[in-house]
Amino acid sequence: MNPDPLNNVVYIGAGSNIGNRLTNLQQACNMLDELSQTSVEKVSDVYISEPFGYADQEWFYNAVFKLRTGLTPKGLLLHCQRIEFLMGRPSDHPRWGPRIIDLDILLYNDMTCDLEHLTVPHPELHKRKFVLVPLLDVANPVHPVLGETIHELLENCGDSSEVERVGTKQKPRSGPLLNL
Ligand code: A4P
Ligand code: MG
Repeated sequence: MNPDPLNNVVYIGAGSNIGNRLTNLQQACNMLDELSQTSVEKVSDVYISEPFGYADQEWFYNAVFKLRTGLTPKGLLLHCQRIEFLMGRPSDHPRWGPRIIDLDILLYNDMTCDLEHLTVPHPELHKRKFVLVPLLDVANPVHPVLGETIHELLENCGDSSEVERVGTKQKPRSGPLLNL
């Protein structure tokens, strides 16, 4: 029997507010798709969102990627951090400050873990419209800790910040291209 090497479903939240934000999201998406044992299966629309944290920074572009992967959660985190580094993100950036690219593991199957360097589901996932809105584009899974769907979390999150779709939606594409 040939076990499916891409048997884990993962959602990655991506954000950028430095440089060409769209190109940055596309590049990160391509680099994730090129990882071993990994394929980007779905891409959300791209959203422009009001900065959370420091208000005095450029607005963010946000998207969510649905991946199938054979990588472990820790292995995937290391690859995400490597992609952030290769794209030019300095290691000493202020928390919630501006960044070329930020890649967060939102959900990994139904797994829950709270390690020193990795918490899954992402601890802020249910509080943030700029994560929930694009996540709902690609799926509506149940949050494994809170027991609510992403749609329910979005309705109850109380985040009134602005999150707007960028561009107009076109017909679905087969490859991991950003939906615009
Ligand atoms: N870490 C723990 N769990 C995870 C996980 N599930 N995925 C650790 C990824 N990383 C995880 O991350 C800090 C540490 O979290 C890492 O050492 C990792 O091991 P980081 O990416 O280096 O730092 P950060 O991005 O400043 O922290 P964090 O918590 O990811 O920041 P946020 O909360 O994502 O804030 N406003 C809008 N509108 N849109 C945005 O995308 N992003 C931020 C970044 C602020 N405001 C924003 C946006
Ligand atoms: Mg991060």
